[in-house]
Formats: sequence, structure tokens, C-alpha cells
Amino acid sequence: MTHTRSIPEQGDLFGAPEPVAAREALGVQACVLRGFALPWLGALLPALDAVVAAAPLRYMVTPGGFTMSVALTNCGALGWTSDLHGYRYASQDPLTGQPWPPMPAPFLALARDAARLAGFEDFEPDACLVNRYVPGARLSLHQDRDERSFADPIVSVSLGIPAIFLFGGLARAERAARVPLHHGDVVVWGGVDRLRYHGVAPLRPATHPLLGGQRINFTFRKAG
Ligand code: MD3
Ligand code: FE
Repeated sequence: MTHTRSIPEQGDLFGAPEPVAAREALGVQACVLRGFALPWLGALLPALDAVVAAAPLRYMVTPGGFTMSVALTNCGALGWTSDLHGYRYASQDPLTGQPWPPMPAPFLALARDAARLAGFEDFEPDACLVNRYVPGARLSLHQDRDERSFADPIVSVSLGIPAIFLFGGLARAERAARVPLHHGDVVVWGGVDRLRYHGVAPLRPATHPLLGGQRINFTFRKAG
């Protein structure tokens, strides 16, 4: 893949091409699409309510015996889970014994659209992890390595109160950049940036007019 992809454009009334979203580079193959999810909110929020009604947000335990400060659930064919035995993707929700709720159509459409804009055609996510942060919740630096292949990108959608995303390097010790993420921002990572260490700094108390005192993050992956 080249590193100078053309930005998809759409003409305005006067024929001048206009970028469809502000694309901010985070790395060679990582970028933030500021506000990209905002036009989708009317479809995303009711679909999120349906997912959480079928598969409630819950606090999982890590293999090290710590309870995560981030509550999570999943939709799609596969869902990420953690317990004392380890991390893995599973087709059933361990809490209900049922399959995870299906990935809502607007979730999938948004993820594919964002991936394409970032230069990754034909992204077919089969897993959407839903993370919920309240003030004080955090995600320590880690790599996403539980997927079968690292060839596909990861798309993340931020909603609600802001967070500082920590974007490190391929070694844990590398100093992480701090990237503020706001309601509606979408981030896409792939290729050479796929295995970079990343995390989320402890959330500061805040209130969002639609979502109250919480941040919701969707992470789309091809896990299987
Ligand atoms: C950077 N979640 O669930 S998604 C996670 O905001 C996770 O809830 C974060 O990290 C959140 O695993 C951010 C971001 C993400 C995902 C994969 C990446 C960032 C990445 C892979 C490489 C580099
Ligand atoms: Fe991660």
C-alpha cells in the first residue's frame, strides 16, 4: 500500500472539490476523522440502547485478577471477553449464555465508511466491542493482539464526554502521544500502526448533553 492515498472528495455546487471529513494523521496508517460519526447519531444511539438491553454492560476481570474500570459489552458474531483464564473472542455472551446481539446495520455502515475514507477498502468487521467509561475509568497501555490476523484495520468511535487517548509505539517503553478525542470522532488504525501500544488516560468528570457523565467507545474489528 502506498502512504500517499488520495482523499475521497465530493464536489460542491461550484464544482470545487471538498474533503468529506477533516483527516488528521496520527501515524503513517493511523488517522482521526473529526466529527465523522455525528451525522450517524440518530441511528447509532437507539441501536446502542438495543444492544445494551440484550447484552448488559458489565465489569470484566483480567487474567491478573483485577476488575476493569471500563464496563463493556459486544455486538456482532464475536465478542471480546476476559476472565481469570485469559482474553479471547467468543460467539456467546458468558453473562446470558446467548449469542451476542447482531451488529446493527448503521454500526457496520459507519465502520466501513470510515475505513474506506482512511484507505482501507472492504473492511468486514465481525466484532464490535462497546466500552463505557465513567470519570476515573482508564485503560492502561496495551496492544490489541487477540484477533486472528493483524491485516485488517481497527475503527474506533468516541461518543459522550472527552478522553485523552494515549498513542504509543511498538515497544511499551516508547513515550505515548496524548490525543484528545471528542464526541463524534472516529479513529482508524491499520498496517504498520496496527500493533502500536495504546490506552486511555483516566477520564475527567464532565457532562455531555446527550450521554450524561460517560464516554462510550465502539471498537470495530475483524476478529475471526
Ligand atoms: C491503536 N479501546 O478496547 S480504541 C480497546 O477508547 C481499546 O475504548 C480504546 O483500546 C477506547 O482495546 C481505544 C482504540 C484502538 C484500538 C486498536 C488500536 C487503538 C489502537 C490498535 C493499534 C493502535
Ligand atoms: Fe486496545
